[in-house]
Amino acid sequence: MKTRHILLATLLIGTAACTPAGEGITTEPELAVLTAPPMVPPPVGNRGPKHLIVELEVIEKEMEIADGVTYQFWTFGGTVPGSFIRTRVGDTIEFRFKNAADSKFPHNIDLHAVTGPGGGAEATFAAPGQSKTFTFKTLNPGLYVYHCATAPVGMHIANGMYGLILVEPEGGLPPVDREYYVMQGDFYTEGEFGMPGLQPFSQAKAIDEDADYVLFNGRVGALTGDNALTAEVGETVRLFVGNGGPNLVSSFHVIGEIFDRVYTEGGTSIHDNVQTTLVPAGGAAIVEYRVDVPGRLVLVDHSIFRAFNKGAIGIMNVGGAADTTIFSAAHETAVQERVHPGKTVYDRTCLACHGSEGEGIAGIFPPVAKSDYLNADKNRAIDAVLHGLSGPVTVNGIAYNNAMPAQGLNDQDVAAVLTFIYSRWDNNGTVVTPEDVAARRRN
Ligand code: HEC
Ligand SMILES: [Cu+2]
Repeated sequence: MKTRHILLATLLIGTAACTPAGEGITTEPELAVLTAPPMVPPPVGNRGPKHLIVELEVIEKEMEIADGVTYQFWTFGGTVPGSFIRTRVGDTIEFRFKNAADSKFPHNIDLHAVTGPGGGAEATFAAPGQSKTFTFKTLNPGLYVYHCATAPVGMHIANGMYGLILVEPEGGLPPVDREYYVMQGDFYTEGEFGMPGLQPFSQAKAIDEDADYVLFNGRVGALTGDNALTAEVGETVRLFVGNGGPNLVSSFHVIGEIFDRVYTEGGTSIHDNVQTTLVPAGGAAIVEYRVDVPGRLVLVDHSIFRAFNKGAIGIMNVGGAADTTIFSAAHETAVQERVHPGKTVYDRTCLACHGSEGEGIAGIFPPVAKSDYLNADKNRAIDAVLHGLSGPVTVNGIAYNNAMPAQGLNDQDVAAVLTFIYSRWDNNGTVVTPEDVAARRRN
């Protein structure tokens, strides 16, 4: 916060000195700060229009799309989605586009914020090792998608070639406490969801719109576990939400919150009190909410199989004091039973899927209560929590074929939560020690 104020102060002084009332750009060209998701560059605040230089390089690189699964991504700036670009209406953007020398394919960029042919696509078409520059003026405020538009366009987008450019209005967006960058995309691989190893792009599945992965920020778990977003009770949160597609429309929803404001489709008209907002492929939305109670908020595409079976799930952990006038729930088990250290971990981490009594959800989340799978093999249970579990499993005679993400817990917490589960709900009382967990982690 402090640095932001200092920065703002400098900008204000800068503009006061150099920009008379009008829209004329008199400041020196300045290099734009770009950020990797889920972070965004500092707000424009009160500054006048500027000459901004944006440098963006296309990098083709193999990265994990899920634990143990890799994919040959094509990126803007080395991440999926690409670097976040933040501008103000009236800025003149000198866009310096580069295709890395070790690329195998030509690329370009079409920014939906551009008024002009192809959004810059023809002007930036670059073979491996080439650089291209073009200049445009940001005429319309809003949140815009950019993407590669080199043939075959679908394939370039499917490989992760999209990102967001924000054009703030005069005076900037109203200040908030937290801002994050979340962008959905659908992915098509030869192997099914979770199948390990390097997975090639499947053109046939892409044409059928039969996605194996639907992801926030390009990876299963990009926004869960240690990567979860955070906020504190009383803070205001702004999410810049984009959808790169290539095919699917997103029904963006945050479980446990109501959007106080949505800048629908990334434009300037605002809808108040929204539960789920539709983000088109090649479109965006700005959603804002104040967090009032602590706990876990869950970001999903409410086309809900995508969330629980294809990866479109993210977490925002909200810390701070409870307000029982807004939300309170009875903790019946805590009254009757000795409070176990693993119970806290269970309630925080596992309960959302496996249920408050370990009962699971029929057909989707297997029970951990009286589970033959759990009771038969403690190492297998440890592995599930450490590394996640996907593919077909049978629990108490019922087949499940879903995916549990790796839980990102330390050895102590894994031991505590499993010991807790084993001690409850008709399980067999197995004790799991942190040493057991450490041994499995080394495997
Ligand atoms: C996002 C939902 C989700 C969360 C959170 C989650 N699980 Fe799971 N869990 C699943 C799914 C789905 C499966 C079945 C995976 C499959 O079908 O291959 C599973 C399977 C299991 C299994 C093996 C099958 C069984 O029922 O005995 C165990 C044990 C387990 N989870 C424990 C945990 C523990 C402990 C936690 C918390 C630390 C946890 N899970 C958190 C979704 C989740
Ligand atoms: Cu491309």
